[in-house]
Amino acid sequence: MTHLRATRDDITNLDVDAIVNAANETLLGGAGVDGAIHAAAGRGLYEECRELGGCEPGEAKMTGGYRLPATHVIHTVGPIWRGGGHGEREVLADCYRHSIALAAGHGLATVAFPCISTGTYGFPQDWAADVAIEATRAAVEEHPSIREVIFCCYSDYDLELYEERLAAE
Ligand code: AR6
Repeated sequence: MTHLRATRDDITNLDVDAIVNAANETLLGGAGVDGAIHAAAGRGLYEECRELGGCEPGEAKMTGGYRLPATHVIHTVGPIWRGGGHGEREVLADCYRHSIALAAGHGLATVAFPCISTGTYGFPQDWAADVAIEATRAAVEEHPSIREVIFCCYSDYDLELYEERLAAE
């Protein structure tokens, strides 16, 4: 069975098969976790991303990890929060589901996610944690080759949200 856990860290430090990037539709970099990943991975990541032709919200695409300790980066695009009535939860769930499926399809076993959409894109953190955990649980049931999923929180508040929910399962 897949192990789900939360940690408080900079995702660029994690030595896993794949870290997930909360990117934008261009996949050409940005601020937040996207900026941190591109800065740590180096120019090679940007060059590979240029070849990908962007990414739709809820979809996921994979590249190498370049100078990161992680061997791969899965780039996904979260929804921009517009009040919750525009399919934001479904698109966020798709980000987790498609990222897990992509990792499993490439034979990867360990994946780390940031709290997608909860920074610049404004998705409320507690609801995002609900969606992330539920969608991940469902996805790893379909892809049991995934050994571990780490929810990589950047704040103590997010870590609390995830730990509460994971402990309640
Ligand atoms: N490690 C882990 N988490 C981080 C890190 C890090 N190094 N840096 C920030 N976070 P955001 P979004 C957390 O804004 O809301 C970009 O410009 C951050 O505290 O990075 O999906 C893209 O290019 C928050 O909890 O992503 C897009 O344009 C979480 O990562 C847009 O922002 C997500 O915040 C995407 O917005």
